[in-house]
Amino acid sequence: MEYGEERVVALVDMDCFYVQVEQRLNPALRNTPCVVAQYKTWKGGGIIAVSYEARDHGVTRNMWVDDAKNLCQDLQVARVRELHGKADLTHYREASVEVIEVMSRFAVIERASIDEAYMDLTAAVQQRLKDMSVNRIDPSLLKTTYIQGYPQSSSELEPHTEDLVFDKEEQRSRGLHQWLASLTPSSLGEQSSAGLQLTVGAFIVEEMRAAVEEQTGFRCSAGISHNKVLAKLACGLNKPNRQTILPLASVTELFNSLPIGKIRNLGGKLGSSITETLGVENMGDLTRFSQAQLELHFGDKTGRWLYDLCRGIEFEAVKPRQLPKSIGCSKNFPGKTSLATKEEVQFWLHQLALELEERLTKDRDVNGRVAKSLTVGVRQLGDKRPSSFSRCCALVRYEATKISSDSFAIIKSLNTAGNQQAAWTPPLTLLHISASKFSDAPSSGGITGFLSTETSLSQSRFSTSQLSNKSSLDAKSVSPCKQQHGTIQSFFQKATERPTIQKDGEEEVSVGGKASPAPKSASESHSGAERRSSDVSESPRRHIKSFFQKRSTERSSSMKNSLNIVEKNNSEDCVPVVSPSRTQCENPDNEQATDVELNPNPPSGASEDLLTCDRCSQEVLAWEMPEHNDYHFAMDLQKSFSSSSSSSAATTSCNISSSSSPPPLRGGVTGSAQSSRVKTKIRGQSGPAAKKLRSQGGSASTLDSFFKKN
Ligand code: DCP
Repeated sequence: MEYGEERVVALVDMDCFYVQVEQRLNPALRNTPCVVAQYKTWKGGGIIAVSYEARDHGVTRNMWVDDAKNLCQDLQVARVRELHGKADLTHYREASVEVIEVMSRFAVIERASIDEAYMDLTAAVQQRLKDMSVNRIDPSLLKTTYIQGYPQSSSELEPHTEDLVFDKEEQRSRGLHQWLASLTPSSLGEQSSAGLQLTVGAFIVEEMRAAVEEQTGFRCSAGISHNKVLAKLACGLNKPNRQTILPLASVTELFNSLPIGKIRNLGGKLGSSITETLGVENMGDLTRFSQAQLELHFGDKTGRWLYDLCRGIEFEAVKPRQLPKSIGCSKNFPGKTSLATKEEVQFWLHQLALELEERLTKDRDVNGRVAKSLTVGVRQLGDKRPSSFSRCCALVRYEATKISSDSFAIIKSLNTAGNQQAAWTPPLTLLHISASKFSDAPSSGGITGFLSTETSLSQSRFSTSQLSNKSSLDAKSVSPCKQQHGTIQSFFQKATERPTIQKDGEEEVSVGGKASPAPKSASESHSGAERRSSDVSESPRRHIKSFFQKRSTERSSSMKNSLNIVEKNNSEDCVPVVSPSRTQCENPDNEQATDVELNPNPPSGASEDLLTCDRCSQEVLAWEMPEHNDYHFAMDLQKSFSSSSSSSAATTSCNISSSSSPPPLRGGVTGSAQSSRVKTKIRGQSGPAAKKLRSQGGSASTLDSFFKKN
């Protein structure tokens, strides 16, 4: 066995996952060109998942539904549901759990995202090989398996077939036969060849995929190779509903034309830095550099890793993990929708807390565990980082009121306006809260015991005002605000309907002490007043003003009800959840809230459930994806306005640019042409959606037409 060929590692990835979930819910959508769209605002909403039938018509993720319909008249559209004023991913999350459950019967798996999982099949393969009397595998057991690099087309191997044109399935079958014929048979006791091991691994994955389809109705694709990087790469080579073996011997040819950014972990800053530093584009180009050279440029560890990686060798372990390490939710408030008062911050913290409470409760019931740590993150207006600050404290109990009041307490010192003011400065463009640090729920007296202890403990601490506010904090009672989903819509809405700042009756939280100034970035110079001074007065705004004014009043009064008194709690179990940790962990009761460090990682940056954004290559937690997509859709909208409208549009348009923080995430490289999604690339990379839209008549995207449509 050669160095780097010791293991059999697979990645299984669901095909157009959200679409399949919607198709199962509504079978009429099956076998149709179909998309899942987020919100119904501008141009029918933004597309986030596309069936393969729709892809055949040129429909891609990130298009507007209306534009996609121009490409495909029969396009069916399913919509992401909404709850608490934001996207509700419950169906997808639950479907993901079903799939993971089936996969786990076959191997120890590492859930890598909402729809993909790695597995180390080495032990299972050894066992199968022992059980097999003859180490030959019948091609009929590998009905959906491709072998990358096969059929080899040398005239020696295929003396009479150069001129024949094969369709894809014939090619697959020929490649598979050729591969199977090339495998070294091994007898018992003799170590099997790497090729044979991959083949047995592929056989196991065929069984697993069939079981997933039979038991959930969902189809998936897979890659089988010797490590996670190659397995991931292989998985994207022959989607949908197919799997691919990537032997080490086929890596050289593949890497010779594979852009560095397409490799797992190289889609972000490191990939760009390699390209810039060494002046190379493709993975294969790296083999020209010695280990010493790579170490010189990128440090010993990374240099050594790259030296192996460009030869297809990698050793990152598959870490057993089926459950997400964190559960959270977030919401963007771009541009003029940014949160500029304490009331708004509290209101939205509570909306997020309602969702968190619901999901944590379900998780506790299903998985028998409880989270002990609560993390709150924010991004401030003008900040170009994914998250300006995050802080954590003990998660005392699963109750939205408590979660939101503690959340407020630990971030309130970021407000430089001061405790006596109604304002929140600098305004916030992102709020996220998440729970982590899970441990088993107590078994005897179990969860009930846990809860009743907490309840009785807290009852004595619970202030009357908080209790009396509880009912008014119910999601139903805040319906005027609930309707604000659809960021672009609310974005425009907000431009016209800033709620009145309450000068009197402002909350005075009982803990938290003095607000300490948060570090300011240069780009943060837009004060709330400045932003508002750019108010628009052109006709489109006037048209809708009276409509929104009513809402504004409703919203304002509903938000008044959301004021909380922060209660005290203990935070002895307070631990950072981001590793390396730069999150400040604190007691909401902390009188001296010190400045928090900057956090370059995704909030609660556990590595599970990360999706890679096709637009900016950054990795985003699945539960943050709707917000992240929204950011891009808003930027597209802004671009289409600025490209289609003259200066008059500039005055009427909402000033997104004042908040043009890049999308939330890790990795740092932005630029819509970049994508680390290997499979996307291999299927044929599409250019930035915004560009496409403009060329397809996006110039009609004026504010006037926006208001007409909505
Ligand atoms: N997703 C999202 N926004 C994104 C990317 C993905 O909401 N920018 C969601 C919708 C997808 C799911 O995550 O269905 C899984 O993402 P994938 O990138 O794996 O893409 P699909 O499963 O949709 O398609 P494919 O068959 O290409 O994997």
